[in-house]
Amino acid sequence: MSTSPSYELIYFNVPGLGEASRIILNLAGAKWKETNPEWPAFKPSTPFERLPVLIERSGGTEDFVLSESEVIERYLARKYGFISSDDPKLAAKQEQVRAQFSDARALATEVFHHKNETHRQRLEDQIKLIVRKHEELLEKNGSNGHYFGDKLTYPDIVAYVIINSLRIYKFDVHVNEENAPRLNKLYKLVEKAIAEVAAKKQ
Ligand SMILES: N[C@@H](CCC(=O)N[C@@H](CS)C(=O)NCC(=O)O)C(=O)O
Repeated sequence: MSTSPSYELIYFNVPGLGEASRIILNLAGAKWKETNPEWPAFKPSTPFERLPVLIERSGGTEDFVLSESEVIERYLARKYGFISSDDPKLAAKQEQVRAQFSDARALATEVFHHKNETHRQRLEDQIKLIVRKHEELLEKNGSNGHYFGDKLTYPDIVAYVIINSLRIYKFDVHVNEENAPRLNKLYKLVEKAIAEVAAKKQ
């Protein structure tokens, strides 16, 4: 008899590279817990000496252990229907939109985490480009607050996470209601979905 798996997400107590996976697990109603380990003491226990790490336990003898935040996200997103499982072309398009955020995140880490000001202009340019292109994509999909169809998918979740980070860093001037109305609509829909799941849990 197969039982539904349980997950452990091991990460630091910050949104960072774990946030999209947390949201996917919550929206999916998966059984999961988070562990914030002592660091660097825990470092050698991870596959590549970095976090996040996902552990899936399905009742078998061996746990499934996965590293690399975007791989973890994709694994969970595919498993729980936030990436198309029956249309490889649609899945690729969904992953393409998500991948757009990776460069911006890397630059934001340099500017805000490593205090490397030389990347600030590139980050700003990257954000402006994403906002321009993604507003177009969202408009093409009917300005309904989703990138694909009429439901929440993987890139919606990551867009929400990225906008949140920009707000935390007070770098969201190019993603406000006025210059990014459709991204803001998307943000509110993801926020609402997260709140609904949280309310049900209580
Ligand atoms: N490409 C990796 C990067 C992982 C990474 O840089 N993790 C950082 C935290 S955000 C980390 O483990 N830092 C602690 C260390 O390197 O000792 C991923 O996306 O998972």
